[in-house]
Amino acid sequence: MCVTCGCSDDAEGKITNLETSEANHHHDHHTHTLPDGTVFTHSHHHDKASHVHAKIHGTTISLEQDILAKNNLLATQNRGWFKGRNILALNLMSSPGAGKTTLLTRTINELKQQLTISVIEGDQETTNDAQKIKETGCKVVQINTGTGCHLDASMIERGLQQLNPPLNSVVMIENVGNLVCPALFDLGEQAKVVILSVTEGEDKPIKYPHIFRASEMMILTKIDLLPYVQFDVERCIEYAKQVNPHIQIFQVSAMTGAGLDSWYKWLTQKVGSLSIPV
Ligand SMILES: Nc1nc2c(ncn2[C@@H]2O[C@H](COP(=O)(O)OP(=O)(O)OP(=O)(O)O)[C@@H](O)[C@H]2O)c(=O)[nH]1
Ligand SMILES: [Mg+2]
Repeated sequence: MCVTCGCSDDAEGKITNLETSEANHHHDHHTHTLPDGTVFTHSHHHDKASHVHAKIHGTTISLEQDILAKNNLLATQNRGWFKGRNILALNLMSSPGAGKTTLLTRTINELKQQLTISVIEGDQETTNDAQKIKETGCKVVQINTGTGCHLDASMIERGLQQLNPPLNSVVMIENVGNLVCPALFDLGEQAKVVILSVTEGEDKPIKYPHIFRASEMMILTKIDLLPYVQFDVERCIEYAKQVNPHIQIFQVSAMTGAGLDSWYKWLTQKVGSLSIPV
């Protein structure tokens, strides 16, 4: 849990619009005086402020609930925002380096004649991933979370103002690489998709069950590497179904293109179910 690991004490988020290259910081400077007289000033969201106050006053658990409740409220607003514009929003989550950006760039390039896709990129630092997405020609905004290990609904709300995605389109949100905290934060997306690569070990679904339980789909990627790694695909699928019997599973390689047709079909069907013109 983020409140326990304290990852987002100062995660106010920096948003960079790749069209204008303008960076927007969201600061809320704030001073604390601790019981021993120590004074410190820092900046963060109000919900994150609750988080620090919680630690100071030893009431972490109840305030953790407050943080998630506030996030859920903003996520509901985002969901309405997407619905009003007939936008399909997906939240792509995985551990660092599993292959989210590679899958996204290939998907955009191969579906750009059929679908209008824009992207919100989440990383602690750099605009590297947003630059890669920009090369595909689609709209992209980078959110840097600093010490934060996940995106939250408030960051998405501000990111969407910058991104300004068109009506009847798809917004792909690439979350910060992390198999733990992103599972807790509803962003207002229509579905969460977890990406697992075959270099990570087949036991990840049972070791990190929350993210697999929260996801509608698991994309098992880098299957081109199966000849070189010890990875039991059947067992991995069994584990994923054990924590989430409804999870859909696709096996793909974003390198060779193997299996991507099933993912594209799923995506276009989702888009069709919203009556977004294809
Ligand atoms: N062999 C192989 N390599 C892949 C595949 N997909 C991605 N990679 C490689 O895996 C590495 C990480 O890929 P990224 O797409 O940057 O992963 P990511 O999940 O976006 O990483 P973060 O944003 O840092 O969390 C890169 O070196 C990619 O070339 C794949 O299907 N097969
Ligand atoms: Mg990436």
